[in-house]
Amino acid sequence: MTRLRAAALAIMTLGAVLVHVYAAAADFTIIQKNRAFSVRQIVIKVGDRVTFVNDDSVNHNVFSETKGSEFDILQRPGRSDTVRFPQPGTVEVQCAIHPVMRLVMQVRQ
Ligand SMILES: [Cu+2]
Repeated sequence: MTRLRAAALAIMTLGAVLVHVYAAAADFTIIQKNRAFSVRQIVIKVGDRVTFVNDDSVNHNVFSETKGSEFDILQRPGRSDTVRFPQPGTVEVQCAIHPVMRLVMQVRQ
């Protein structure tokens, strides 16, 4: 293998690695504390993982009735649960125990 070919191969390999890194799903953490979500809005991409953490001293719940992104999880203090979002759109997340707790998620393609 010539030196030039080896260099080209190394660059192509690096490019493939970078594409893989950029395409990989991201992780987000949303904390429930003082009866509120740590963010009220968030923008993520399809396939990203969002971990909901109950860092409060009371029970919480996270649920979504948005079609295709439904979930309903009771969270005792200290519990964390990860949800993946498989399709684009607006997902409204609430706590059934504390209806004032609301979060709007924009899931982009
Ligand atoms: Cu709650």
